[in-house]
Amino acid sequence: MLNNKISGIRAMEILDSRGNPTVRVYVELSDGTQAVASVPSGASTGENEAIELRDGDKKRYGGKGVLKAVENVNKVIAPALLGMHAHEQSIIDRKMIEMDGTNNKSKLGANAILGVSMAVARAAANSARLPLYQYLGGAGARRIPVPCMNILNGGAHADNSVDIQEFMAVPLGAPNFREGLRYVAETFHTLKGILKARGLSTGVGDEGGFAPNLDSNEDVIETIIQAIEKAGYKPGKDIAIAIDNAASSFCTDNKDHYDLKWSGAGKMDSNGLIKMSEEWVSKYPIVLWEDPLGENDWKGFKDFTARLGDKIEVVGDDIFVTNTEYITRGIKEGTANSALIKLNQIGSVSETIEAVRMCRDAGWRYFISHRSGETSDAFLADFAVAMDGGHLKTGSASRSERLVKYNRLMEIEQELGGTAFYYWK
Ligand code: 2PG
Ligand code: MG
Repeated sequence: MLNNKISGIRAMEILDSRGNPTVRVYVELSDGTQAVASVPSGASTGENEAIELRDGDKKRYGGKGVLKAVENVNKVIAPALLGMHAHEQSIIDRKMIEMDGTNNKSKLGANAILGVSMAVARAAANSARLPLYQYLGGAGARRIPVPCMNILNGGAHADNSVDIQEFMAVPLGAPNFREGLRYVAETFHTLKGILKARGLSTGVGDEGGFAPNLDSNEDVIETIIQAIEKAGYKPGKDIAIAIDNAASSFCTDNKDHYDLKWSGAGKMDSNGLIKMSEEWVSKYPIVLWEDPLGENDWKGFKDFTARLGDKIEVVGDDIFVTNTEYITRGIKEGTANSALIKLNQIGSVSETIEAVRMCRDAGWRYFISHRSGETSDAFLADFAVAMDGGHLKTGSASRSERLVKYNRLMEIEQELGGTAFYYWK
């Protein structure tokens, strides 16, 4: 038996990339191995996400402190897991889920549980002297994901006039990850020059993309296409476009009515929004559309997928929240053809792996994702390679909490030498 029993777990409160408290967990094993992991945090969160436990004490960080979650790790979870083998990931995760006892991890906190779950995985990998991607993904984990780089931010991630949350550049024509990253980083820098020349702001949003006040959402896409061309690439061939509407944030009735007020398109129902999307897909090189409709608009989502699902990847984020219960419904009803995968939406490593497996079994794609509030932890990069995730999103070519993931992916690609591979689809 491996000498990797858990001998210590402790947590502390740290700050994320928005300056809000989050949980960091340290795990120690009987062979002396140590590991640490930090939990990310979203802004445009789905209603059914696992609960991030916050203190609610207005005197500290406006109520956003996580001292209760930290205490739950130190006083409740740690004593229960001591002596367990770190490689028993799913047993450890299940134990924490049972101890919590709720269906949304609201008692111990998804931030407490996920922090332990990630740190345990990393400790087990360290103890086995394997890189995390290989420990979680095995010897076959060699595919480096296409980096969907969020170069222009709007919606809940920026204070500008763009109501769509994310516009991503997708280097699908690159020969490898390193080159793909260069394609989109150069496009990002070129975009900066174009915005500057137009007298627009080059300040960045939460995920490091620019956040200018552009005239319309179409103006955004056309400006990005201009940047791709000016950087020397062919739109659609070298670099395509992906969009995350995060449509719940401009849904007016929490069902099927929308208002794209800032960018001039105005009020519309699901059908109007789908029509607009169809026009864009026929005009622009869009390959992926995430949360095109709101999280309660299952019918709109289904119509969108029926009309566009054979042309593009339709990703459900807020509607599925990385939860196999909702993904099951989505598969049954043809709601989408892909799910966004976020560790902290469901709250443990093994449940996230389960969600990925479910997508694969259904012939769906899956899109591995960071959160808008991140830390310097690069867990996500290894996780994406381990899950054979063909593409991921982890922000722009600015802000170190984003770059740390991209840099780790370059490191993995280099480590794998000629055996790494990279392709879209
Ligand atoms: C999203 C995410 C990540 P947040 O909507 O996909 O980009 O944002 O973490 O704010 O939910
Ligand atoms: Mg999203």
